[in-house]
Amino acid sequence: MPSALITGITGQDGLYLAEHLVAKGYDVHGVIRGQNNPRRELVERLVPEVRLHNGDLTDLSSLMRALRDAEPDEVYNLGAVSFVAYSWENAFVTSDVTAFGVLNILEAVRLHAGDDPAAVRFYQASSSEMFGKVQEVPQSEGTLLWPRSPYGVAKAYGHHMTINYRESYGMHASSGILFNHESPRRGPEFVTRKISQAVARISLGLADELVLGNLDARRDWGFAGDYVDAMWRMLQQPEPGDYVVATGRTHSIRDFLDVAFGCVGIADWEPYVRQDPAFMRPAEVDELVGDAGRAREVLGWTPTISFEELVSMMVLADIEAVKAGW
Ligand code: NAP
Ligand code: F7E
Repeated sequence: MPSALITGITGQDGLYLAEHLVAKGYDVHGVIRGQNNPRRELVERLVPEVRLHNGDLTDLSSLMRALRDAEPDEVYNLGAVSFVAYSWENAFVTSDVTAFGVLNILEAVRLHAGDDPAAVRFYQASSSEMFGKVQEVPQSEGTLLWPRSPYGVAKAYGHHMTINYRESYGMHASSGILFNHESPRRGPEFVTRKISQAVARISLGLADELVLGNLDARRDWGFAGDYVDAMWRMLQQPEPGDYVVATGRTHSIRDFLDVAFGCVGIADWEPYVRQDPAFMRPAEVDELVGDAGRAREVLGWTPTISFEELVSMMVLADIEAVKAGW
C-alpha cells in the first residue's frame, strides 16, 4: 500500500486530496498544527482513514518527526498562509510559512530520504499568483514570474527552491502552478465563496447586501476536486517537473456574480452589491488565464467541471447549508 503525507490537510485541497488518495488505496497521513485545531474534527469526520501528526511548517524538527512516523512514499506540501489580502497585513508570517516553510519541508524530506533523495516524491503547491503582473497571455510554465503580493513573492521563493532541490540533490520534486480552484469547501474569505454564501442568504431572505472590492479582476477558475487529481498525476511521472493546471478560460468577478445570482433567479444583482475600498488590494492581479497544455499532454489531465457548473455547485451547496443551519 503506497503512503502519503499531506501538509495543509485541514484546507480545501488537503481534504479533497486525502479523499482522492484514500480512494486509490493509499495509507494517508496529515500534518496538523496547533494545540486544539478547530478543523481536526472536520478531517476526522470526512476522512476517518487519515492519521494525523502534530507539526508546523515553521518547525523543522516537527516535520522530521512526522516523516519518521508516517514513512511516506509521497509528500504533498499544501500548507500555507494562502489568503492574498492577508499577506500584506502579515508579510513576515506569510513569508515564514509560505516561503521558508517550503525550505523546511524540502530539507526534512532530503534528510529523511538519506542516500536516495528521489525515494520520497515531493509536490509543491505553487500558484498562478506568482505571475502577478502578467508578462504573457496565457501563462505557461516558462512565463516570467512577476508577483504582486507578499503571498506571490513567497510562492515564487517556494517554487524556485523546489526546482533548486530537484537540480541540486536529484530529488523527485514537482511543482504544480495551480490557477484558482474553488468548491463548496472554499474558505469564506475568498471571493467565490463570499459570493456563494451571500447569494444563498439573499435568496432565502436572510440578507440584502454583499460588499466587495474590485469587480473587474479576471481569474481562471476551476474545481478543486479536479485539481488534486493533477497533483497526484505529477508524482506518478518517472521524472519530476513543473506543470500549469488551469481551465484556459477567464472570467471577471462580474461574470461570477451574473451566474451566481442567476442560479437563484435574480437577473439584476446591482441593487444587492456594494463596493468598498476596504476590499481593494494595494496591488492587483488584473487578469489570469493559464495554458495547461503540458498537463494535458504529459499527465493526461483535463478539467471536468465548467465555470457555470462550479458556480452553481457552490451556490446550491450554500443554500442547503443555510437551510440545515450550518
Ligand atoms: P487553505 O484552504 O487556505 O489551506 C491552507 C492550509 O495550510 C490549512 O490546512 C492550514 O492549516 C495550513 N497551514 C497554515 N499555516 C500552517 C503552518 N504554519 N504549518 C502547517 N500548515 C499550515 O488553502 P487551499 O486552497 O487548500 O490551497 C492549498 C495550497 O495550494 C496552499 O499552499 C495554497 O497557497 C495553494 N494554492 C491554492 C490555490 C487555490 O486556488 N485554492 C491556487 C494555487 C495554489 P490550519 O487549518 O491549521 O490553518
Ligand atoms: O480574490 C477580487 C480580488 O481572494 C480573487 C488563493 O487561493 O488564488 C487565490 O487568490 C479576486 C481578486 O483569490 C473581493 O481583488 C473583489 O482580484 O478569491 P480571492 P486570489 O487572490 O486570486 C490564488 C491562485 C492563490 O494561490 C491563493 O492562495 O477577487 N475581489 N472583491 C475580492 N476578493 C476577496 N477575497 N474578497 C472580496 O471582497
